[in-house]
Amino acid sequence: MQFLANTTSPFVRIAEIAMIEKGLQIERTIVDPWADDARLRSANAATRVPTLVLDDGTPLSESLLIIQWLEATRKAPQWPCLIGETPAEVRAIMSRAGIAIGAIEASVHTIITRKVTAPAPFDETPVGLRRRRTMVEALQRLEEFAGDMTPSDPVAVPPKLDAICAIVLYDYMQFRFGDKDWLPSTPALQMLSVKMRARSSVNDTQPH
Ligand SMILES: N[C@@H](CCC(=O)N[C@@H](CS)C(=O)NCC(=O)O)C(=O)O
Repeated sequence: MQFLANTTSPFVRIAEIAMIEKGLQIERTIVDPWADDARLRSANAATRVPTLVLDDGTPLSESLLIIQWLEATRKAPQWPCLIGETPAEVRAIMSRAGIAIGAIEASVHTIITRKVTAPAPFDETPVGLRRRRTMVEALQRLEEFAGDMTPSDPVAVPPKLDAICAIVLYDYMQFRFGDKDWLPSTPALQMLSVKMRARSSVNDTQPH
């Protein structure tokens, strides 16, 4: 298999944490999605990372679809179930993961749109402020759930999808917007992120 990725994308990190937790440790093939890398172009019409090319050549794109594929092909009890077992668990995990994904999209949208509008600034435009509001509100909402998302034993128990997305959001916000005074303080999310670095899936995939 070939995992087409870069070193900064939060979508890459979501897929990769899930892959590692499911026992699929594939070294990243680093590509620049903005440079129209031929391998990425041919595997993914959208030319975006992450893209996972399976051994039979089938390309999988979209981080959450890669996770659906993992759930379908690497099932419990052999592999950890990342999306919850009971209807109540699945409902709560999906709801919280959705909050994080919305904010991850808002943050990536902000970074990308800055490239489009430069040298004119984007962040203070009405749409830029709307994206900022999404990031702030998502962090504040997830802060309330941090305890629910923290596994009983972070060393031994893999994160579920909601925790994966919340950790990826928290760390990406620090990476891209850590110097901004509008970034809310979210100590419980910070604790979740730090505690879960006990797992190599989280520790070894931090953006850089
Ligand atoms: N919905 C996609 C988003 C992937 C995405 O936007 N990747 C960005 C990097 S963070 C990218 O490759 N952008 C290149 C482009 O938009 O042309 C997913 O979940 O995988």
